[in-house]
Amino acid sequence: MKTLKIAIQKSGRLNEKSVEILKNCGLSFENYKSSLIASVANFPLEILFLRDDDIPEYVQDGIADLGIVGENVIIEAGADVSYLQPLGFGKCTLKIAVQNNSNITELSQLNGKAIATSYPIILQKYLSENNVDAQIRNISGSVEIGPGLGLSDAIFDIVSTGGTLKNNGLKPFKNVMDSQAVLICSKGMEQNAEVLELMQRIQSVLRAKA
Ligand code: PRT
Ligand code: ZN
Repeated sequence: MKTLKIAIQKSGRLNEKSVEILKNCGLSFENYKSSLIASVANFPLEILFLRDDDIPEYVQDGIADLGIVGENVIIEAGADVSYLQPLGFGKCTLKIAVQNNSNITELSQLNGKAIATSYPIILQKYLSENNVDAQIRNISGSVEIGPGLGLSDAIFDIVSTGGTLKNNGLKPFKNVMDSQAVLICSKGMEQNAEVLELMQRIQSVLRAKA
């Protein structure tokens, strides 16, 4: 029997819940903090601990058979993978936000404006669909400070509580995409017996929680 690999976030917002859901499936593994790979004692599975940005590609290329990652990261990566199950954590919304005193009320007012983001692909698709021609400034983090520094007229970022926007004098303008953590697998692995077994266990953990 082939040992499957599942890729989960090494550290960050999705790590704890990803580990928890696998443990709740009855999988026995340990020492994941000090090692980048952990063997499951009671299931033919290895767990790879990665940066979340790398997970879609690992699964697309079949280096990992399964993965747990935010939908936003999968779409931004343009990865060709199969969605098995939304997991109900890591929920957030990707929003365009503007300064509190901004007079922007219509999408068309973003024409010719600069928008700072770490999600240029998702943003470009949304702007194109809405016939908006704006300049996208690709920044790897802390995009919320862009408007205050005069770097951009708007930002496009992940929002959960809205506290970060507020603290930086910004207000939500348009909701572009809702996201949550999802279980994915490589194309062609959907009917694999162990993939199905693991998916069923995850689904019963989720049902027990509901
Ligand atoms: O190190 P690695 O690359 O693995 O992690 P990372 O730093 O890239 O990602 P991480 O751990 O911050 O987030 C992982 C995933 O969690 C994201 O891809 C989303 O799918 C999901 N998620 C859910 C969030 C948030 N909520 C969230 N609030 N990701 C980021 N944020 C940030 C956001 O960027 C903004 O700066 O939190 C801030 C806003 O939060 P609020 O509550 O103030 O609105
Ligand atoms: Zn990341």
